[in-house]
Amino acid sequence: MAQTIDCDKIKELSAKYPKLKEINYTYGTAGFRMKADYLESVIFRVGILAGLRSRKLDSKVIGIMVTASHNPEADNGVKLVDPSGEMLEQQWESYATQLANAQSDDELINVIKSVVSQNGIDESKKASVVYARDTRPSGPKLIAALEDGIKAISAVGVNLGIKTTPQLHYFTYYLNYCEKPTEGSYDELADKVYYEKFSKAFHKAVGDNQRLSNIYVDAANGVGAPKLRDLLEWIDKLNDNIFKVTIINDDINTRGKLNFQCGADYVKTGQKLPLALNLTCEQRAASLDGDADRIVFYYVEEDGTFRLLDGDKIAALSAGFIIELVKTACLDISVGVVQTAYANGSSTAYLERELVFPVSCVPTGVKHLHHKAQEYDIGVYFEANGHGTVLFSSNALNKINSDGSRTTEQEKAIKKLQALTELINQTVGDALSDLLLVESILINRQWTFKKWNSVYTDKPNRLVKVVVENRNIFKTTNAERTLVEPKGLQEKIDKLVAQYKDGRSFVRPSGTEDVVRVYAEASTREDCDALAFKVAGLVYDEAGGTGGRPSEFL
Ligand code: 16G
Ligand code: ZN
Repeated sequence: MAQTIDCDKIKELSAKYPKLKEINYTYGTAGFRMKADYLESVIFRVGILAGLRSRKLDSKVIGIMVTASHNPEADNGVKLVDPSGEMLEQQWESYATQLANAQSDDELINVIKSVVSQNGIDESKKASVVYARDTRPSGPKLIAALEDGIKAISAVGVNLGIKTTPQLHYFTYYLNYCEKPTEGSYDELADKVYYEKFSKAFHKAVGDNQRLSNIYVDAANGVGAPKLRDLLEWIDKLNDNIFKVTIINDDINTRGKLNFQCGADYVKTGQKLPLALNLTCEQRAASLDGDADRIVFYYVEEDGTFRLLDGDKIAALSAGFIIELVKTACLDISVGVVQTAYANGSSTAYLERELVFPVSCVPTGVKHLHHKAQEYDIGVYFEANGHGTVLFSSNALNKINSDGSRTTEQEKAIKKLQALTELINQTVGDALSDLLLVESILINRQWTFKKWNSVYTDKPNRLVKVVVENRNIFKTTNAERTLVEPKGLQEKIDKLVAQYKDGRSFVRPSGTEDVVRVYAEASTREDCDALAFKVAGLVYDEAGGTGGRPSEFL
């Protein structure tokens, strides 16, 4: 007899994971994320949702990643991955929120039944799920709750063990669209297919060019450390003289170290070196975040000035290289760049005016950038914080991979483009794939970090947090660049901005923290800071600032 959803089994298992009454959960920009102690019931229910989603999509494999990325070690989180390796479809985010907030087991069953009926889900279909976690100490306990959820909905679940977020995305895609092995450990296979693909593509992309100097990679004491080490072994097997990396902050076993004073977020936000790294002016470095889906690069000048090469600089580097190849190969392919309001004004000006790209601005959050980038033949998207990738449409792939009579120059450009289509993770922004992408472009161009940095000069900018009573009263439009509510606040911000040369500032509620964020830039550091702290003060005074007015607010 065809299997149907077994309400008794769900209730029985759900009783182990009662919902904490006082918490209101939201599936936000990056799934559910908070203190790990509050997440067991949520993760159990995410297992159920994944099973329903798989049934809805004809038994395709759904991915689940347990991670809280760059957040402190005590936090954790969970997000779902659709069969193509992309983020969960938006409509289902609201189901996730509804499931997580069902106050009782009976209510939970009602929400499940309503998702089934709204989506015409065939309960007799098989359901298939793969899941992985980062290195957080709370991971195993949450995985146990997830496994009960998967069992409750009678889905088949496969544990991939410890993986980076982009590995989980890529492997979900791989199982659905490349090959579904019948035997062997999926855990090992997920590593192997990933390392094999990216190491081979890297070799194609660098060609016969000379290698550059060693690069220090700060792995945030997270999952990126062991995975990058393995990937480098694969690269070395093909040519052990092309990429020299020293991994630092690679201690995944000592409690309290994950993301502590290190990692991409720490470096980007503080504009300073991570713990355990002293750089001289000739040296190059990069930082990953805790689940290895973000990366930023940096170096120090002779006079000790810290220079950050963030997501905007990565976008400029990769878009510039790709358009050159497209032109040399005489391909009729459109290339566009997608940014958020946090992109430095100089980067947008450089892309639009010097490289003459169409540039779009979308709200914060990878899913917004990813979807917009799909509108171009080749869509380059990076958030300033270092999360991003380059998407090749099927039209672009057809043209890049088609035969034809070509000059040697054109052929060389085509080969490079082909290598890039394989080197860049198409499912999601990936710190390891981006590291290889950046290095291969720099090798091709024989550029130092200093040369790369010189393509444009960042405008001074500052990010300030304001703690308010209720951040939900802040509503934005125009890709988060304009406040609609609280009413009248935007006009006051505009008046402040008008006082500074090349000033720009916007205010938006955070999707991951209980704060409002203020961004400002201007032509000088002094003006930028003054603008940022005036806007922050304005928001604090007029929109329910709480917890003591910080002394730097003007
Ligand atoms: C999440 C987003 C990231 C975004 C950040 C903004 C994903 C996978 N991650 O980490 O893209 O930049 O949130 O945080 O979408 P905020 O809303 O707190 O400023
Ligand atoms: Zn991350």
